Amino acid sequence: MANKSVLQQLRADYQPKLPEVLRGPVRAVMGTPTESVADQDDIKRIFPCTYGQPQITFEKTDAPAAPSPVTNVGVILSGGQAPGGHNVISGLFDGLKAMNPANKLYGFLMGPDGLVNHEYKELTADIIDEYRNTGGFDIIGSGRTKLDKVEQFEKGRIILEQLNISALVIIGGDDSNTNAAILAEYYKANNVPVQVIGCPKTIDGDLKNEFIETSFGFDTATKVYAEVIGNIERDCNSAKKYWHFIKLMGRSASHITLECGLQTQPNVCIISEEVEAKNMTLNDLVNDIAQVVADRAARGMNYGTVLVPEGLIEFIPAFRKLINEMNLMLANHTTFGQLYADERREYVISHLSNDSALVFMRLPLSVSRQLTLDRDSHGNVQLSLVETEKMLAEMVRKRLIEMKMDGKYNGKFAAQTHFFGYEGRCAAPSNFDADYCYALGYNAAHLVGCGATGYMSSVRGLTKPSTEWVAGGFPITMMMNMEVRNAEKKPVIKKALVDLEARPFKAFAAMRDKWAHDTCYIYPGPIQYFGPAEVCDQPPRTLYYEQTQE
Ligand code: FBP
Repeated sequence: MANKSVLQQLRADYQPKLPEVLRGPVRAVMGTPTESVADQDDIKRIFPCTYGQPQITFEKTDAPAAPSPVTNVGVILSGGQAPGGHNVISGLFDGLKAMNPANKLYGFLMGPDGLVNHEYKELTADIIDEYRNTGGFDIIGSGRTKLDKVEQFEKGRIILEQLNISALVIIGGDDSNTNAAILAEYYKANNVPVQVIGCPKTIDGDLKNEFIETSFGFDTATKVYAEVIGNIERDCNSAKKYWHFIKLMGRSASHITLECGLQTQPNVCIISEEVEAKNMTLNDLVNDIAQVVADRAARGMNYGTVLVPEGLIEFIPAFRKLINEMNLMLANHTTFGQLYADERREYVISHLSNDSALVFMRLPLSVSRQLTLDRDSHGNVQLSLVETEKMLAEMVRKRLIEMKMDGKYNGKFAAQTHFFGYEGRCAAPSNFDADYCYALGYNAAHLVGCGATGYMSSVRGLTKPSTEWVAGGFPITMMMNMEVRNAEKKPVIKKALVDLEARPFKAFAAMRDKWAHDTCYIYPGPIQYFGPAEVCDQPPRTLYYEQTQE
């Protein structure tokens, strides 16, 4: 990195605030045997060697650290980028070196592929220092290859043996951590002396549960989006002439949208999980938004902001049915790709059930065309490519024309659309993420040190000052249940969707009518790295609502 911004140079000196318990020698306190959150018999059968292991909590000890044998560790970044990944790696590096300066850390390149294809580099102090407190995953790169086949485990075993690596840390989301547990089980069952430890990563915030309070990267990414949403709200409140439809990343769950909603108080904030729970149709949604537009117009406010979660359409039951039917139909039509665009449309309409055909025909032409054009490598319709924000803006426009004709709306409607996702995934980590990630990595080194395998690094108590955070590990099998994947029942970490009964959603639901009809925007401004703790060290709002009585 020859060219560095001034912020980058100063930020390199930031010393993450490690929990008090991790400063110096620790003692691993073992809890009682554990159970998975559901389907205990199945999970126990699939993980005979690693099921039921105890929770580990680290405590400070005055006893001098026992001499630790030289340990080589490998690390993998898996899946989408999330701010703070470099700090997990630097925390892991520092933790390992504190245990024994001769310990070595190897980074496998471009995700799980690096392990399988034997592409790696040793991460030395010089390299680590270049990346402390920076965003991105570029220190070793990341990839989405799933590490779930025995052949891959065996190829990995060869390079792990060659490099004398006895522990592997996998930094990833729910799928990658599920696979980390499978790998840990496989190596233990086959007497391969390699421990496997997971670290909870994803901006989507859907890897969280009783044991993992939040995934890293969520805080920074939502702060970046909230800054820009706030800027747009201020623009909107200044010009008073646009409705902004803003789609926010989050492949499935709406945690990002809820968090940004709580931070910025937009006029409309759609939560997919609620849409599903209420069995809403696309038309219901469009009617609701159009009504807010009409109500505001009646009060002279022809402007507003609407937050739309990326995963929305998968949660609209009628839409999900349509997509399932299309996937099945297109799988059986091998020459579909050779048809002209209009022929495809006609073919699809004539082969759908009546309900789905109606949903399909009511979509804006651009969206229905798009659904018949792009399919992923498995042959499925690619929902993530649907420009939901544009689709909603267009459908609301049409609905308002109808309402105007019925005398139910009298205003002006001009829409702007945005999609925020990649902008936030590699931002320089907030102090919260910088501290949290460093602690997760340092803690992972201790899990390696105490011989754990099949555990996820866990740092908790996150609304307290970081010095008071609790550190330890939970067996990954504890977080698992059985789910159907590709027509087969599989053990997986339960994905956390927005809980409609929990305090963050309830707090939002209690305020949203006011936000819709008044203008209550909040402008969070950019992430602050230097300054008072109440500006710089705040955890996500969602965590506050979950952990405090505010
Ligand atoms: P992870 O679950 O791997 O963390 O990635 C999540 C995510 O950022 C989603 O929010 C988004 O839908 C997706 O990645 C985009 O994936 P890609 O980087 O492959 O375009």
